Amino acid sequence: MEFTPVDLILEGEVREGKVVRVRGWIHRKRTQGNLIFFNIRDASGVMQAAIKKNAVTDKEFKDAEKALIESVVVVNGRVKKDERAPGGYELEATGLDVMHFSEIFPISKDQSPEFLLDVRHLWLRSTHLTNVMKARHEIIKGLREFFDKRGFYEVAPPMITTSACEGGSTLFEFDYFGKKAYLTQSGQLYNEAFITALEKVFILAPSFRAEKSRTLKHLTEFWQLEEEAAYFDNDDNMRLQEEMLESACQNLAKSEIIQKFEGQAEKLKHVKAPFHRLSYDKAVEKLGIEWGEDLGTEHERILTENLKKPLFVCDWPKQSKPFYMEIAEDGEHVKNADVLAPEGHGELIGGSERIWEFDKLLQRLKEQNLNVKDYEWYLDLRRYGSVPHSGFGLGIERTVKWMLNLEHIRDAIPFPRVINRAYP
Ligand code: NSS
Repeated sequence: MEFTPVDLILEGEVREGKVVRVRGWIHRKRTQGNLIFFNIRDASGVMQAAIKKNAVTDKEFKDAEKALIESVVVVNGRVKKDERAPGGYELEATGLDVMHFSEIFPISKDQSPEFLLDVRHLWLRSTHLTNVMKARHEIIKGLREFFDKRGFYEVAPPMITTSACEGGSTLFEFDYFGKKAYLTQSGQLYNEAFITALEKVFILAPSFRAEKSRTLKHLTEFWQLEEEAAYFDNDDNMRLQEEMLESACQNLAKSEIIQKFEGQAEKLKHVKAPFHRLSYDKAVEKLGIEWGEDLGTEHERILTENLKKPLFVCDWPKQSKPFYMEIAEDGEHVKNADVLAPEGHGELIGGSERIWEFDKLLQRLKEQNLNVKDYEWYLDLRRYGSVPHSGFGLGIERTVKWMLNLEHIRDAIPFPRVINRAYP
């Protein structure tokens, strides 16, 4: 007999009385004399199975008594509607096989967040993290489809590099056979090479930053979706970003999994282009901070606390941004925009038009005291067939945190890496 996924039964797709075979982990267990209840969890959901002593063999009943939670069981049984069962259906067991007897599961109720991070490999199967992983899958699927429909190619950059993209302070350096190398901070510089062959590209890959502070929104290893397009200016770039986020939000709002995150489907429906726009200069005025200063968490919160959709903060001072951003006509600002999520979830996207002329780029590298030799290959892109172009990078975990309204970024990724943790 084939195995029936739990959700098919809970959705009423299997007629009552039918004998089916279900397999999964014992999520919860309760014993009432000659009756044992398992809540069985498979990837699709959780349902109750009732094992009556006289409906199974003695050995099967003994095994059921012995099996601790997280044991793996195969249960044959009759599907029965039952209001009292979670999900409204129960499986009346006619046979049972314990595939694996679990040892005592170390996670019980009310454990500290630190302990749960120590046993993250086991905590992944919690209802909350399972739902987050499913939603993350849905979000990424939506983003990939968006770019695919618009004719973008997904490309593969290296993770081992020798040139910094986002400044030296957050580089993870290591010994590469006697030479210095880094874990990539961003695939952007490679994206700029890819566009000379493919024009419109995107990358979905890990980025690494040696972030030395503990915050609710920084990881040392995170995933970034990075787009780059030939002939796009900063306005085209911003339009693409808002259309992408609108599409991802509307897609998630329609999904089944979003129902597990209370109130989020309604919120996501508000996320439609065009987004709010505010110049950096106006933001500084509003916040009463000094021109040139970066925006801190608190500033981002003030700017976005009452918003229902994201905010572009555009046209930053050139000294506060990396070497590759195109300089505006006034010589003081760059042609860029950061996207801030509503309700203080912080910066989701950094993007800009790129400097595409050789001399200008060389000058900016020197102004920022970067070693020109490390960027020779990147400068080549301005020697041989250079075109105006723009691109951006979206932080996947920041996006997941915002779309699901998670408190901490660490729950947006299965195995979070932060300053004090690279285990398990
Ligand atoms: O540093 S960024 O603002 N921009 C770049 O890396 C560009 N080179 C991207 C590009 O144009 N191709 O990072 C982009 C986004 C940022 O807005 C965040 O959402 C996310 O990447 N990000 C992070 N997420 C989690 N943890 C950390 N430490 C982090 N740093 C950036």
